[in-house]
Amino acid sequence: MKRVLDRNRDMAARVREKLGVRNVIMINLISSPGAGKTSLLEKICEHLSGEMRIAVIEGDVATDRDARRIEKYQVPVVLINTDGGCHLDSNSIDMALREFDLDNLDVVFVENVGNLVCPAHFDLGETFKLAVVSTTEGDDKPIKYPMLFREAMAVVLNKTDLLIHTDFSHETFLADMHQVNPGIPVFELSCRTGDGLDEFLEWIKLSVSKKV
Ligand SMILES: Nc1nc2c(ncn2[C@@H]2O[C@H](COP(=O)(O)OP(=O)(O)O)[C@@H](O)[C@H]2O)c(=O)[nH]1
Ligand SMILES: [Mg+2]
Repeated sequence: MKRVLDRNRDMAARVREKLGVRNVIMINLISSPGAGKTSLLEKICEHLSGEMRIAVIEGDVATDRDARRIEKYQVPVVLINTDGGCHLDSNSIDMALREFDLDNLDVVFVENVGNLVCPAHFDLGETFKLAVVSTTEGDDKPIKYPMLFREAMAVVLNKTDLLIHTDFSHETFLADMHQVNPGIPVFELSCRTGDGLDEFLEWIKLSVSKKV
């Protein structure tokens, strides 16, 4: 396992350098299955593809369904099927990036395999990780899966439209979140209704323009 992680880290460093010299940032979206990664990417492509050059790497255990959802927005998409694997690694990202014209991109979004554990351990060479959770998963995910939330630059809490149907406690969620990663920005939104989306999209625009 240590050798696998060491090899992954070395390739991640090369990926980071490859993107860095071209001023391209890479954002690695991680969540459990169904939290809304693809929905969030659809919103990002819909609202931001006119003002920044976006590409997407879709990681999926099987099928090209998410990649097809993204293709509709006319942005370059590369699909990585892990064939059962529970996370992406830097080697597959390096190969996927060869499919893009990196000199003509501002940002690459990676949809990792739906899983709160394994993807947090594998550096892909991303600029930062974005954790996505949803109100229907319960409020205890940050404290139960601390590594992801410690590593993430920001958190999206999706499906706020369903809040009234759940026992999700904001107070508990935010208290746990800030215990795990004090001060981390949390964007509460609904991909379904669009509530809260503007603030998140502004933050993405700022991150891309600052090349953070
Ligand atoms: N009610 C509601 N459903 C949502 C929202 N965002 C996504 N969904 C639904 O949740 C399901 C999983 O979303 P998806 O984007 O595929 O999640 P992923 O597995 O993380 O990529 C789909 O049926 C979406 O339509 C939301 O904000 N509110
Ligand atoms: Mg998806």
